Amino acid sequence: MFNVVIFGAPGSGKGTQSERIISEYGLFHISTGDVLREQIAKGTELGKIADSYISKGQLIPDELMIDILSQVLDANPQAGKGVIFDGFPRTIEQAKALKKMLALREAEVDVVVGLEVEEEELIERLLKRGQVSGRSDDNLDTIKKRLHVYHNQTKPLKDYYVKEGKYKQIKGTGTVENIFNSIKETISKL
Ligand code: B4P
Repeated sequence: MFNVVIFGAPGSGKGTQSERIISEYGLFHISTGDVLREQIAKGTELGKIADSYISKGQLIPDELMIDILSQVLDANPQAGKGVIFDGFPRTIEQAKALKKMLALREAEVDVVVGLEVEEEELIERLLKRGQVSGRSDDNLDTIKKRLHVYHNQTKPLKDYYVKEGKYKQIKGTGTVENIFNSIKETISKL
């Protein structure tokens, strides 16, 4: 089981690069953002709860998010070959839970691909996406809140994975192709 965590601020290209990584390495894709948006679109109870956090730029509470992730892993046996975790973990608590879930499968996070992009560009990308995405969180006010949450709750995870020797920094600006080539080069050296 080869497991990749793709890590970065909102708009850093996690979803975009995940698509390339999946087609290259045949990993199973788990995007927690996509899972939550699917529930919102279906109008489920979980979707209603998720929407109340996402539209404010806040994170879904750890306990709920960890439970959802664990259910997705259990429901998809094909994840046993390896997963790209896109948008999870976003807190130290989630990272610890992921470690336990993978240990039960005699596996671990093999690499954390950290996409690094300057704040100005992140805002520009998300505002551009907001013109077509219809997402309740792609507006300037909420984008600023999401970046604040990222700095306070998610960025500390970088140090957590640096200490574990798993964090690989990737320059997240330039063409999608060039960024993907840097990721491939990093993975090939593991
Ligand atoms: P996500 O869906 O993960 O949203 P995101 O951070 O905006 O990343 P995304 O993958 O969509 O965007 P990308 O950078 O690829 O999460 C949404 C919300 O769900 C969170 O705010 C939170 O509320 C909740 N949530 C999700 N997971 C959670 C968790 N684990 N715990 C708690 N809450 C959770 O792309 C952005 C844009 O940049 C795109 O338009 C793309 O085309 C463009 N782009 C990408 N690469 C580019 C490049 N090289 N050059 C120019 N533009 C580029």
